[in-house]
Amino acid sequence: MTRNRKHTLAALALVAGVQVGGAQAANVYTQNFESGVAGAEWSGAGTVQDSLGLAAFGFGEMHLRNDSTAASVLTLNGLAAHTQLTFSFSLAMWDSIDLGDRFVIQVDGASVYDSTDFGNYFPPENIGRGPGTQITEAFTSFTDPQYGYNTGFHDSARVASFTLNHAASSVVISWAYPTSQTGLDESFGIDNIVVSTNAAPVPLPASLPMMGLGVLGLAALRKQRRA
Ligand SMILES: [Ca+2]
Ligand SMILES: [Ca+2]
Ligand SMILES: [Ca+2]
Repeated sequence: MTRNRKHTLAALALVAGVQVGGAQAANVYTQNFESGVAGAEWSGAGTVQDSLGLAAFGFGEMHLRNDSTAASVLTLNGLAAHTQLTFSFSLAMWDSIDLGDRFVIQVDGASVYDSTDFGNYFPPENIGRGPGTQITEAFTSFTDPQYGYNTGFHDSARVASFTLNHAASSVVISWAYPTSQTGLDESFGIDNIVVSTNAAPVPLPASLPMMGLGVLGLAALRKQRRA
């Protein structure tokens, strides 16, 4: 790419409000459940419920809570061409999840996380076990720290991110706690879901004057191509 063309592209990108470069991830989906509705892209188990004390840890007012053994499933269609997909999320671990219980995260039916090194209750070092990193305070007793739902059991939360090779135009991501004793005994929740791919950033629709600038930029590009 010529220096001039690079500059023109950079100008175009500025107009469009995106950055130039192959490494930038394009967010294709975000969901924080603050509207109180999960949306048609969600299926399986889980309902939007109060984040309670986890609001102090970035969960806002609402999250998707699943107190069953069935999976919560996110389906996204119409993804732009890509070779890599990243998704991140916050994980609420409510109540007496025993260390040694099993948590499974799958993408298109293949596990990206399937572990029994998962638990909230009687783990060593007074911290929980699970995907990613714990963001809540260390456990001090059977009931503390207490963020909600069953007040007889302490709770925790984590943040996790997964990146995998992925090229299909649709993706199905599922989160499941198949050994859950369910209800107010053991449950989990997810929130702050961000799915991104390495698809080339697409100029976002801009206001009319900005689109005008964009058209000028494109004209400049064509001129350079002909030169
Ligand atoms: Ca939320
Ligand atoms: Ca259990
Ligand atoms: Ca609790």
